[in-house]
Amino acid sequence: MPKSAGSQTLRGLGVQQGDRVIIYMPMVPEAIIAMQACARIGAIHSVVFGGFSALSLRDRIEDAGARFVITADGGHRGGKVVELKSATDKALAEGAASIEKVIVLRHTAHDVPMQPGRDLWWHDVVQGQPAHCEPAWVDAEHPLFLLYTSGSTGKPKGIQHSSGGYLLGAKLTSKWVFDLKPQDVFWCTADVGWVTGHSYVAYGPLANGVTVVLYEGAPTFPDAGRFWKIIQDHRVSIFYTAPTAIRALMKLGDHIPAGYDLTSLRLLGSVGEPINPEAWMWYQRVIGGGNCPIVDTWWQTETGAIMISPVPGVTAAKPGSCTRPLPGIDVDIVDEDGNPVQGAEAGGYLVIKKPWPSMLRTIWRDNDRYIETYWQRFRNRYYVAGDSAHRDADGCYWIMGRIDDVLNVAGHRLGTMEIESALVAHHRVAEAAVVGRPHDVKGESVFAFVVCKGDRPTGDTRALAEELRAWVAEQLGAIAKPDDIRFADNLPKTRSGKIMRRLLRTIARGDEITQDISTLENPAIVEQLRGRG
Ligand code: 7RM
Repeated sequence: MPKSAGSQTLRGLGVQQGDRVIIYMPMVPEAIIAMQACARIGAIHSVVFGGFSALSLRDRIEDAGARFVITADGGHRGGKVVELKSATDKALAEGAASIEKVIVLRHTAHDVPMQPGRDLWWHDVVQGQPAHCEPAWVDAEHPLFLLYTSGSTGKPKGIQHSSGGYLLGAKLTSKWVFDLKPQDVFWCTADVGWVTGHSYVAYGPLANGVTVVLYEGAPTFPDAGRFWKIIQDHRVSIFYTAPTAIRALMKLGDHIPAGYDLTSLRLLGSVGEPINPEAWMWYQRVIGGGNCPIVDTWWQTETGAIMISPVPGVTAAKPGSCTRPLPGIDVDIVDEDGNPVQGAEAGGYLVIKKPWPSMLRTIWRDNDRYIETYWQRFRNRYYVAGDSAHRDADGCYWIMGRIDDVLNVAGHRLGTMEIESALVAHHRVAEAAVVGRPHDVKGESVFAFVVCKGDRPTGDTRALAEELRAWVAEQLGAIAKPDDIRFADNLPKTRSGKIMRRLLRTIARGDEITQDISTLENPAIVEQLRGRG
């Protein structure tokens, strides 16, 4: 179907310039068609990752004030159907009153109920649409999309990107960092529900006229060779994925990729979290056959495009470092007072000192939060990324991790407060604190300390823990499920009532406690939190 038929369809259904359209779809070409159809008519898309729950979908619809949802009957993952339409129905049954129409792509072809007057089949509405759609001419600052991302509060923020600057950033960084040539076959494994799937699946490579591969499904289904078979069959030349996927595939053994012809590859990329040198070396040797440069790309939903990365053929690689800022990007590391740290090996807050084209413009309908979150820390002088980092003697950057309450679980950004809010919404839970714990494949895993109403559950708590896990999955999505849940009578708090998160992180790791716990009201709680009480 020509892309323009999609935008004409939306216009025909009454989608106006500036309207918000939610896209809740699997990784199919129609997801990108829907995004670009919105862009063409000046509607603002907001893609919601298909792994998010009905309630997360509802919250995003409500915050965006969307009039339309584009979804599918379902998606495929690991041999199972992801129920997208029924989740949409649930979201709309529990609020989301602004939605007028739901467009449904038939994809899995299982039976889904359609609500007359509200729900429309994609194949019906595109029928007879002309192949050409006159684009809406919008100002460069007109919002292109909103993408919700987690921060340090319980409520995800709608990161607002622009039409002109964003596309420029996505297009130029694709060209520079991936050294794109017209004959390239580019495969970025990110879902379009994340920013990586926006900039390096739906926009950047296509704006450069390059062929992209889209894959719907899990990396190891139907077997562990799935990724390598796709690279072989489609002669993929550039492969861009996350360290968590590399570590998971590395664990399965070298003999699996060895069974495939990966000689079409000429460049490899990494994104989403720091890549440990062991995974970097494996990626280079086993997947790249020892002769593909690796670009470790640091950026964020907020930056819209890659900010710090090697440029192939220009920058010497260093396993574990994202090396240097791209041309025009003014990055620095500052101390608590906002002064640049001096000398090699000094660490501090990662900041960006000058604006760049693809930077976020605001948080949707909450400009105060935008200023507070990204600018106020250093009196509005710099953009504060929320990461800590250090710079070595060669001027290369090493990202150390988040300084806020944001977890990075298998490359997915999750707010600890969101998970805490989900837990306390359960009738048995009085209080909860969530921290991250290092995990050898996922990077980090979710560890929850839970205080129940009434007495602390003792004995076999597995059924309750399982119930809470399922509850979190229902509230937020399966990716937010805690791996560990520990029940306690209390949470450790300072005199001012602040939860001692650093102590909880130490406990979750099982490390020795070195911090001062003399201010704790109930020191015996520590033994209980350690699972020994
Ligand atoms: C693209 C994306 C952003 C956060 C960011 C970092 C972490 C991303 C790298 C990285 C070390 C990298 N957007 N991060 N890339 N850390 N090296 N190459 O992931 O908004 O979902 O997450 O991810 O902490 O602030 S995101």
